[in-house]
Amino acid sequence: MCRDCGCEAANDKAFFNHHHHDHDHDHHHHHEIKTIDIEQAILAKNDALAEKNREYFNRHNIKVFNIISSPGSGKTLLLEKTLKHLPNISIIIGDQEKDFDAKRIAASGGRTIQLNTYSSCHLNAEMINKELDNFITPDIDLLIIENVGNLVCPAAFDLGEHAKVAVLSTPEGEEKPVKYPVLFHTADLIIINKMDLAPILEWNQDKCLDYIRKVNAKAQIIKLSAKTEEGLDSWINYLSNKNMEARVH
Ligand SMILES: Nc1nc2c(ncn2[C@@H]2O[C@H](COP(=O)(O)OP(=O)(O)O)[C@@H](O)[C@H]2O)c(=O)[nH]1
Ligand SMILES: [Mg+2]
Repeated sequence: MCRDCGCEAANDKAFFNHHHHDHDHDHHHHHEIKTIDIEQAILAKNDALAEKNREYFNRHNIKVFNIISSPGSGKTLLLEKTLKHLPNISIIIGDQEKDFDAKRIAASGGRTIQLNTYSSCHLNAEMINKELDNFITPDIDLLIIENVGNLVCPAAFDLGEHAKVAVLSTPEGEEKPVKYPVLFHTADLIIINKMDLAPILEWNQDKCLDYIRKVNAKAQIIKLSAKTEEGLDSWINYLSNKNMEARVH
């Protein structure tokens, strides 16, 4: 799956150098080079379309956030709660199949569409590009994309967003940022969700923050609970400030 979607080529080489050994067999070596060429071609095509998306977003003053996490970390609940404060945002939901999440967003009053990726494990720039002047119209100010739940592949595919938001929830443990470094390294904002469960899980905040800082020294970190809404105001402020920046430019 990952070979096909090109994730390896996009991943920051600094994190992966120690995994790439030179192979003794010539046959193996050629196979490796060919695979990497295909991966790079896929990503080059994606990057070109992502640039077109970004150009459209900037031309029409639309701020775009790409939310990436494991399945179940609380992305959709966070967006349902976000709608209470920012009812006019537009939301694209990515899932491999079905439309449970778009139905939840619509039931909360949000403007949304569901994109299904079927055989693929991430949204790509082409899927978003097809929505320009369709779901994504020039009049919208803020677009949030809930990517397919996956800590690896979505991080490699630029959609043209202005910021990548990684969500980590306390039941996932403290060490996921270093086990899945590419996403957490690339993220502009890291949300730690399900803070209400931290005491029950004996989740260690210092340990988790240390792991995050090992892979990302500068990302903003917001701790919250989408369920109790504690800390939600920081996230709403983050989105609102980004929105204001968009208007100034
Ligand atoms: N206790 C608790 N549960 C949460 C929180 N956020 C989400 N959940 C629950 O976690 C489950 C998965 O949430 P969902 O929004 O579907 O996650 P997604 O797959 O990332 O979109 C649901 O049962 C949510 O109600 C939170 O802050 N605290
Ligand atoms: Mg969801």
